[in-house]
Amino acid sequence: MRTVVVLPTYNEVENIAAILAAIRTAVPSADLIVVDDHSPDGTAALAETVAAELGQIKLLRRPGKHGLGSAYRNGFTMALDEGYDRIVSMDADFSHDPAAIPEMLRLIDNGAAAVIGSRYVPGGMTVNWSPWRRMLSRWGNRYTSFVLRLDISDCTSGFRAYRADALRAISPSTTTAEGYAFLTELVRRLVRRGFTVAETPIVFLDRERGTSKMSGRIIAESMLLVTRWGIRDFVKR
Ligand SMILES: Nc1nc2c(ncn2[C@@H]2O[C@H](COP(=O)(O)OP(=O)(O)O)[C@@H](O)[C@H]2O)c(=O)[nH]1
Ligand SMILES: [Mg+2]
Repeated sequence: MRTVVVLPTYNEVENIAAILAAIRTAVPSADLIVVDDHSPDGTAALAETVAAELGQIKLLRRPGKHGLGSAYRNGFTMALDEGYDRIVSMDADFSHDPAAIPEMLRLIDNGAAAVIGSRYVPGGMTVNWSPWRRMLSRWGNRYTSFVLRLDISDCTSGFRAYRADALRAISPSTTTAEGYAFLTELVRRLVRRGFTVAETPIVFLDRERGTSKMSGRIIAESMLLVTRWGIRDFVKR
C-alpha cells in the first residue's frame, strides 16, 4: 500500500520543517507532496532543504496564490497520476495532529472509501479557536449537512484520508470551489456516488505560528455554493 500526504502551504515557513518531520515520524512509509503557492516568506525554499534531508518529499511549486481548492486539485491530480493507493490531506499549521493519521488509514483499510477527521463527532473538538471561528464552523457545518442532506458532522475538515480509487471516481480536478467549499464538494460527490464516508474524532488546535488565510470571501463562497447545490437538489427532487 503506497500512501501520500498532500500538504497545501501558503506562508508556513514557521511550521513547514517541523510538520514535515512530525508527519514522517507518524507515518514513516508515507511520501509527501507539498503544494506551495509561491509563498513570499520562503516556505518552498525551506521545504526543499528539508526534502533533501528527509527524502520522499515532492514539492509542487505554483506561480501564485490560487486558493486551497485549486492547490488540492493540483496535489490530488499529482498523487493520482503517481499511482498512490491512499491519499491523506491535512493543513501544515499543526491544527491537524499527524498522530491521527494511522487510525484514519486503518479505517480506510477496514472498508471506508474516505475518512474525515471530524471536530463534531463525540470525542472531537476545537481548542483555542476564537468564539467567532467556532460558531462559524459549527453552524456552517450544521447548515451544510441540513441543506445538502448529508449525514456528516464535519464537511469542511481538511484532515482526511481517501482511497485512491474513490478519489479518482469523483474526479477532484473538475471541482470549482476556491476555498474550503472544495472540501464540501468532495464529500457531496462521494456520498452521491454511494461511497462510505467515515468520521473519526480529532482535536483541532488553533495554529500557534503564522496566520490564517481564511477570508470573508471564502466564507461567502462556501455559503453561496452550499445554498446553490441545495436548491439544485431540491428542484431535482
Ligand atoms: N497552496 C496553498 N495553500 C493554502 C492556501 N490557503 C491556505 N493554504 C494552506 O491551507 C492550510 C489551511 O489554511 P489556514 O490558513 O490554516 O486556514 P484555517 O485553518 O481555516 O484558518 C494551511 O496549511 C495553509 O497554509 C492557498 O491559497 N494556497
Ligand atoms: Mg489552519
